[in-house]
Amino acid sequence: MSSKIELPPTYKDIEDLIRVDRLPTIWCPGCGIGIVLKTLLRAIKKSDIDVDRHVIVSGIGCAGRVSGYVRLDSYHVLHGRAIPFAIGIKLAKPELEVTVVSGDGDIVGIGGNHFIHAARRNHDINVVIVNNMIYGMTGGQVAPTTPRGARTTTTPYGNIERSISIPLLAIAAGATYVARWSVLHVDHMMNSFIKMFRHKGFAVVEILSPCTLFASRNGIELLQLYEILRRKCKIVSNPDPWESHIDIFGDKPIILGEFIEIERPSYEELVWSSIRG
Ligand SMILES: Cc1ncc(C[n+]2csc(CCOP(=O)(O)OP(=O)(O)O)c2C)c(N)n1
Repeated sequence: MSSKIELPPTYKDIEDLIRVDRLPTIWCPGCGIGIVLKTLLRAIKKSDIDVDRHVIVSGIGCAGRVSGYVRLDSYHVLHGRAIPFAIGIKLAKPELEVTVVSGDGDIVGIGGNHFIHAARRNHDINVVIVNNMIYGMTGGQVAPTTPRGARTTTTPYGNIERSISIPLLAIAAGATYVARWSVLHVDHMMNSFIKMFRHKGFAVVEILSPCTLFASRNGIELLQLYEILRRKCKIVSNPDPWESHIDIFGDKPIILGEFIEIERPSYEELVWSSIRG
């Protein structure tokens, strides 16, 4: 028997958009995903798009659980397949505002090819990537986003691979709005979420989010990971995507900002105009 959870007063403004009966969440205490969820719901409320037109799609993983906690039309789909599912919704119902929220492993690991080709075609969907730099749900294995040198369950001596930079990949593939923030940058995150709703085309917002497992595998406390982000994150205007690789334990700053914001016809505009002539 689950007893009903009372949300603290600071959630009152978004309580109607949370499936309170599903709480508590599966997330570890201190996990950053809750900050992303709250900020997204506040952005949905602030956006000029009716709440009933918002749709959330997630794949599998800790971040993928977001779709299960929102009181909106939401879908929790196969690992790596949130983007094609979202594209299907947008093509069938162009009036909907479709947002994918999922983990780095889900979107640029197993779902990497969908990400590349959705960006290339400039599908008019939004993709929020909660980047905790590890496969959280399955026990802390190395991800394509794990910074070089970081220890994980499967790289106990330190990761020897070069990691994917999400902004660099997104821009190279053709995304037309790309931003990166951390969970410590809530106002910037909120502005980017509102922008991505308005943006006509493939919008990517990467949020760096501390993970308990990532901290423990690297012999530090979760709060120290927050402190590393606080110390190293540097907001840059018009940042260079080539400078966006994450060097988590080294001296290089972690670059945040809006990497690109351009206009290009979306796939949906092109497909509908080619059908209607
Ligand atoms: C086809 C398939 N392969 C592998 C898995 C196991 N699996 C579940 S979640 C996950 C990784 C999720 O990592 P990420 O997207 O970064 O999310 P996080 O849990 O870190 O938020 C994997 C490999 C699966 N569920 N389905």
